[in-house]
Amino acid sequence: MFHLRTCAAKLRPLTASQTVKTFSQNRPAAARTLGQIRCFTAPVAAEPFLSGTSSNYVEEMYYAWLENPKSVHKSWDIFFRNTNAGALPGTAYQSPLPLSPGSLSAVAQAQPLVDAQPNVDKLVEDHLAVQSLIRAYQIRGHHVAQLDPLGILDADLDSSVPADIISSTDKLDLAVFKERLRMLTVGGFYGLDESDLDKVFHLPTTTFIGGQESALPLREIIRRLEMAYCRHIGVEFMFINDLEQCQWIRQKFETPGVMQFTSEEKRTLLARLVRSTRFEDFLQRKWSSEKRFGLEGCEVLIPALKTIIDKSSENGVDYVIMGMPHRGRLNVLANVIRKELEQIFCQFDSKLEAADEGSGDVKYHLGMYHRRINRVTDRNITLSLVANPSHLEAADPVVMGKTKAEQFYCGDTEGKKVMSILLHGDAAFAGQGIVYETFHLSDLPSYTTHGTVHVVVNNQIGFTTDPRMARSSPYPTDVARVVNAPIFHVNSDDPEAVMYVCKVAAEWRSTFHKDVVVDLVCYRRNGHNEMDEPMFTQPLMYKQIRKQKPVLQKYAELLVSQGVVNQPEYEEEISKYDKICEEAFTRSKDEKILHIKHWLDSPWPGFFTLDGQPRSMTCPSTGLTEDILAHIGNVASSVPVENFTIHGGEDATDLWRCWATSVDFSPAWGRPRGGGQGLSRILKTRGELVKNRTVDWALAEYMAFGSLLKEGIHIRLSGQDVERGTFSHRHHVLHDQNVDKKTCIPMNHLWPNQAPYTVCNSSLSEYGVLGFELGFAMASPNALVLWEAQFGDFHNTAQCIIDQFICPGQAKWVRQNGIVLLLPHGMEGMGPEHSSARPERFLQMCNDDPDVLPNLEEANFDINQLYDCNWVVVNCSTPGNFFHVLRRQILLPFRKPLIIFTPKSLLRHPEARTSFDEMLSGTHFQRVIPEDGLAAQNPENVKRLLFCTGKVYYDLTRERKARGMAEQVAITRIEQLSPFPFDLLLREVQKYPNAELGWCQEEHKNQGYYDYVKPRLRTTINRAKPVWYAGRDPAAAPATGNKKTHLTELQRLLDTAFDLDAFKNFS
Ligand SMILES: Cc1ncc(C[n+]2csc(CCOP(=O)(O)OP(=O)(O)O)c2C)c(N)n1
Ligand SMILES: [Mg+2]
Repeated sequence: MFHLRTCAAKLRPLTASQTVKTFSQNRPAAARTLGQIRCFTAPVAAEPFLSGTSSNYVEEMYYAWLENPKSVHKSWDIFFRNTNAGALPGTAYQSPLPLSPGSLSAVAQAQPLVDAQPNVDKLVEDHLAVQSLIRAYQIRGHHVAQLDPLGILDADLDSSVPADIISSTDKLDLAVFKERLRMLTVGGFYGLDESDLDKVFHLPTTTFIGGQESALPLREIIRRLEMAYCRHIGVEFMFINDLEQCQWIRQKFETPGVMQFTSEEKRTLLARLVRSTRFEDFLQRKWSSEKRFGLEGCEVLIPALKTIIDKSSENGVDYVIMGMPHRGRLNVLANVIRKELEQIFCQFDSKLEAADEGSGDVKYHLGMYHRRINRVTDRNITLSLVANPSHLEAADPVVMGKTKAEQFYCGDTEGKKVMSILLHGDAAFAGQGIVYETFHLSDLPSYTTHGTVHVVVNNQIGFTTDPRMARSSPYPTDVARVVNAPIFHVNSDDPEAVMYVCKVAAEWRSTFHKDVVVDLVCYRRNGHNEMDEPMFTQPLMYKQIRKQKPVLQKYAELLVSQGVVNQPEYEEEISKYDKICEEAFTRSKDEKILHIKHWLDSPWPGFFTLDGQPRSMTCPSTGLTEDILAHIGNVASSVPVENFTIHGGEDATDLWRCWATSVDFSPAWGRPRGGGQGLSRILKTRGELVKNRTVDWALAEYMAFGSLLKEGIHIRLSGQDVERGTFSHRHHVLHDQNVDKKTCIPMNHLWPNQAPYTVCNSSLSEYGVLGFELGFAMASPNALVLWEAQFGDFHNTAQCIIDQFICPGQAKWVRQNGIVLLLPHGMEGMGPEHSSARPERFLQMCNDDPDVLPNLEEANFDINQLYDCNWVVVNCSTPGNFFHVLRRQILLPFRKPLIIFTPKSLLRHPEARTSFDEMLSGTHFQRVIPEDGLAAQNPENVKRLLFCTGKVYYDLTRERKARGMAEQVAITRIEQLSPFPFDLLLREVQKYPNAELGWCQEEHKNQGYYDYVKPRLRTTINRAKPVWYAGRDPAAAPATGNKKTHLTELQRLLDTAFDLDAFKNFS
């Protein structure tokens, strides 16, 4: 279609570019058929018709003629032929002969001024060829761009030049050009030849290489395309499915002269390069044998980041949250975030003692938070670098989540004030799946941060591994294509090109609010760290690197040659910064104590005392007044908006009741088999519960959330299908059955001035989403952020977030976090998958000592224990306790991650209900629920005290009842597994002096809680008695896939639990 536009433009008295613009704006691009065209056999009028309103008519005529010259009147045919053959204005038109007998033949005899048809074809073909050529550069120019500063590698892992590009490494060397042209001609691509080089071609609207010109000689077209796409910047963007965005990028890179820098800008760039380079030099001089993962070979990263920040600040951003790996991290802290140099230098002093809690972390993992004035824009800017583990890319979703939270809490709904920058290594960006998972969050309504600028330090190596062994995609950045992010590859030895792409990246983000990637193609001057010998594995590359002039030197020489700076000025800049480093180094020797809290990435002003301590060591009652409970219950069981039709299918088989009374549960999630469970019926049942002053699991959760919202606590519940609930019990988002996408969240209609409730179904990524929510929870202590796994076992695809952040986060980075993990767990005959949330793993990572009985007399023992622990692990057996523990999470004066093993069948179990009485003001979370039946009335008679946790309690009580052993066997539930409630359990044990002790669990012996509970129970009783085990045998899989085996195993563990002789032979 394009060739039509070009030629049509040529015909019109407007400038070609105006014409084409007008045309392309007004005209759909779809191919036209002759049938759609008006009558074209009218003879051509005089040439002034080319102006004014008739030009459209002429244009249409022209298209028709192009498609079939015979479809228009002969006079038009002649006219178009003459015009295309280059006839001068006024000469193309030949008036038709009078319409008299024989006139038709006369017209037929009329000859064009030139025999134009072959030329027209050639012209069209040539324009087509030029158009294709332009497009080829736009699509594939980056493959031949000179991206590798070493000049020996191919950033796309391919040394060949794409077959439809004329470019060669020698650029427009005529001989090479001819050869390429010949190849292309033979290959049938363009049909252009050397003689076409000086012909003028009209430019399509999809290029900006013309600047003010609408036509250029082919030679110049190629030269400009080479300049735009094949020098030190390789732009990948033609996969973007948005014309406006593509045009925006084309304009940024094709417009002639667009990459101009003022002397001032060049000097600033040089000064920043001086800082970046000399910082590493300084560290190398002072601590030559210390690991620091220096930036040498990519010093340009510092000015690059500063440019992105300057430009973003200019566009209104005042908070930038960054995540980055090891490479150059200290340099970024010093020269981008501006951490005091002495604070960095003293980290190299091995004699410093830690002043704060925790083990701390090595210097290149710690985070940072700093607010300052941006000198370029004179605006306030806050910079935060999120602390990260060694696990590459794991911080990506955490940074996203924190960014989202900061945006949310300052009402920045479009990401205009808060943004994130993520840095990556080339090998990690290509290799780590979390990169892909994080990209997939970038455009989801409840997860978008409205665009992230990604910067890849692409040193073309990962540790000792060459890119060819590390990835199968051409570039390490190809993963970004999935979200249509433009990718700007740039040779980092051309600092101005780097600054330019960084500016464009920041502008892209502020214009389109979408992700963008800057790929800094660079090298690594040293080994992976400063102790490493790179010549073992990359001898040739490193021979080249040894010869490579540092970029600072190259750029300084360039600026001196341009007269932008002189040599003394340059040297003075260097000595000025060296002096700053020396002075800071001297000051750093005065530091005697290491304060990890100086490296906090997310301070919570006002939450702690000025010393960073909790404001109290108590927790108020987590109960509520009757009114509040009733109000929340009523909203939870109604539709709080008008004209909203909820799902109300009749419950023909009344499976609700069937489920509720069942003990041997069928699949406990989703829609009950064989019948519909109307939402209206679910709400009605909720209403009945409220009337009876009781709650089930879903209502308990509602009560906890609803009451916290009233207290101004934002709640965010995220995970797969959490809105309805995997088990169809929650229904926090109602869907109008008649109006598509009309929804209602009753939780947001509870109170005037309540805090907002966010409930969001997530993408199917545990790693990404859990990391995101962890980041979200970092931003504020006044939010309850919960992540729910679809089934508890799926948390292991997010293991890295759990192991590296949630479990040790406070110890490593003095950063508290109150995230809640809801992990559906329980052996319900569903097979090895979907059964176990792996409690043993969480318990094994608790930091309390199994062999040491803490001081139980200590005031506020329970709260102190919570304060000292790394996380809290609970398995609630009642909805009421679930309610309390959720509320406690916020009412505590500090924050700890909370792991909750949540039930499946208990969601609907008739006994798993709690009366309002147990949730009223004055009530608390029960860490232990003691036996309160017959056994408790005559404890001396009790033969066995069984401890358990979670759902198995209901199996045990049912069995005890069936066996009539209520007086002989006491059953006590441990609801808070960690920190271990030594105090309460001691009381329980002492209460039953004649009872033997047993632990009963439904999980296999090598799984579940046994290994955690047993030594702690033994410590509690000073090892006075054994703790017997009643449960499944050890196994490799979490559960059997055979239902019968499952039931047999269950019965066997119940038999053991109630056989009072079971352990006789062992004692
Ligand atoms: C998840 C993970 N796997 C492995 C490692 C070990 N490791 C540390 S650095 C590194 C190479 C990283 O290469 P690249 O991403 O290119 O960064 P560079 O060091 O080149 O800057 C590896 C494999 C790690 N830190 N994290
Ligand atoms: Mg690398």
